[in-house]
Amino acid sequence: GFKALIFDVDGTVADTERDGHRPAFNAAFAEVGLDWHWDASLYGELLAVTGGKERIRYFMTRAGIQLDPDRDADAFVADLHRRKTAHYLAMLGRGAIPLRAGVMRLWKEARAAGTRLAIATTTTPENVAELLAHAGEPNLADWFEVIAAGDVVPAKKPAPDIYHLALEQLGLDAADCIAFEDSDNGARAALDAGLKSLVITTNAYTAGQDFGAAPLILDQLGEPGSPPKVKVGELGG
Ligand code: XBP
Ligand code: MG
Repeated sequence: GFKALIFDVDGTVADTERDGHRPAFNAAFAEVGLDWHWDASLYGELLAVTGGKERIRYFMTRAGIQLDPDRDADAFVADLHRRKTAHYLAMLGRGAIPLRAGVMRLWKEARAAGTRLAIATTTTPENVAELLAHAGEPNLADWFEVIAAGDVVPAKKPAPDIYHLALEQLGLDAADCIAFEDSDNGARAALDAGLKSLVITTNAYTAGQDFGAAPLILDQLGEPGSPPKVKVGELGG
């Protein structure tokens, strides 16, 4: 049997992007007096690049935005991103972002079965801790043996690095684990790390994506009485 389940966070564990990360970026832009605004549609395009700092840089390049030559671009982006993270953490602190259907149930079932739990995400570690702290279960973060997150690896998804790190910290082979993702970038990361047992749960931003050789594509994990829909047409691998 499988020894561990490894979860992506954004889009998979919770629907964090459209009404979480996106408004947090916009709040940070407004705070420093920038007239940038990422609407839901533009944000969908910017999701092509994972990682908040990387996404800001991608936007600046796309929009042809250049800083004054005397300004340090890294420091500018880091400051904006720190502010964005503060806004995002405040939203999580208000309990504004619930877990997706079936996620808590699956975690409880895994624990009861002695299956280990891990996280592999591009988001900032504090964001994961705060999401788990407000998911309605005391000490939920302790359920996860490994939380691999953010800048601890040089290359974010679709690079496989964060999955390699999670596997290394678990001390397990890819063949012993199941990965859970919501996006094409995440699927590529997992598959390139050898995680062939990969469950995709799509959301509004990712429903039309490709997911490569992902063997199972659902619209949600589901709860009793509301089973997931399997996208048979996209089943492959
Ligand atoms: C999620 C992301 C994250 C969040 C922002 O990708 O790309 O960057 O949008 O998080 P995945 P930070 O679900 O594939 O891991 O701003 O904290 O980087
Ligand atoms: Mg994701």
